Amino acid sequence: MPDLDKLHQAVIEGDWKAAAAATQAAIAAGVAPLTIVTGCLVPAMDEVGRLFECEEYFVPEMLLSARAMKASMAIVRPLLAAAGTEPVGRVVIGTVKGDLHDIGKNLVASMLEGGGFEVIDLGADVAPERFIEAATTRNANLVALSALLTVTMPSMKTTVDAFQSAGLREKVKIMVGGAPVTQQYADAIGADGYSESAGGAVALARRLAVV
Ligand code: B12
Repeated sequence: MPDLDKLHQAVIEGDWKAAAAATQAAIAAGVAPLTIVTGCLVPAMDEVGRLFECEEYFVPEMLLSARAMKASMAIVRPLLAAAGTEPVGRVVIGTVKGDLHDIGKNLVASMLEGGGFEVIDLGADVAPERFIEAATTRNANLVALSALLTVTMPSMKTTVDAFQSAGLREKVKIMVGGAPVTQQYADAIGADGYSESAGGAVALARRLAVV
C-alpha cells in the first residue's frame, strides 16, 4: 500500500507535513483508520525506538517523529471515534506524577479509542488525587497508568494505594505500562494488568472491562 509506506517513512523521518498529507491520501484511498494506527503508526514508532536504542536517533529525532505521529493521529482520531458505536468501557489515562513522558501514553490512549473505549486523557505528571477525581466524576471502569522513569514508578504504587484508601479499588480495574514497567512490578503493586505495548493494552483493557 503506497500511501502507508509514505506515512511510515514520514513518521520515521519526523516530517509532520508529509505525515498529515500521507494520512489524508490513505483515508481518501479507503484505508481503514484503525489500519493506519496499527499497521503503520505503531510499527513506525517501534522503528524509531529501535533507531534510538542503536544510537542512530537521539531525543530531537524522537520528538520530531512523535510530532509527525501526532499530526497523523489528529486526522485519524475523529474517524476512529466516529466508527465506534457504544463505548466498550470508559478509561481514565495519564502519566503518573513527576513524569513528563507522554508519547507512549498518547499511543495507548489513541489505540484504546480506536478499540472502542471512551478515553479521558489527563495528560502527564498526574497526581493520584486527579486520577481518583476523574475516575469518580466520569464513572470510569478502568484506569491506565504510564511511567517511563524508574524514579516515577513508585507513583504508580501510590496511585493504586490511593484508590484503595478512597474505597474505590473494587470499582475500577487499574492497568499499568511504560518501558521500565514489568508484569512482576504490576503484580507487586497490586495492579490488575500490564502490557508492554499499545496494541496489547487494548486486548488487556477488553479483558479487564468484562470481568
Ligand atoms: C522522548 C524521551 C523524552 C522526551 C519526552 C517527550 C514526551 N512528550 O514524551 C523528553 C526530552 C522531554 C525527556 C525528558 C526526560 N527523560 Co526521557 N526519554 C525519551 C525516550 C528517548 C523515548 C520515550 C518514548 O517516547 N518512547 C516511545 C514510546 C512509544 O514508547 P513507551 O513510552 O515505552 O510506550 C510504549 C509501551 O511502554 C507501552 N505503554 C506506555 N505507557 C503505557 C501505559 C499502559 C497502561 C500500558 C498498558 C502500556 C503502556 O505502550 C507504548 C507503545 O507501545 C526514552 C528512551 C527510550 N528508549 O525509551 C528516554 C528516557 C525514558 N528518558 C530518560 C530520562 C532520564 C529523562 C530525563 C530525566 C532527562 C533529564 N535529565 O532531564 C527527563 C525527565 C523529565 C520528566 N520529569 O519526565 C531515561 C529514563 C531512565 C530511567 N531508568 O528512568 C530514558 C530511558 C533515556 C535513557 N536511556 O536514559 N525524555
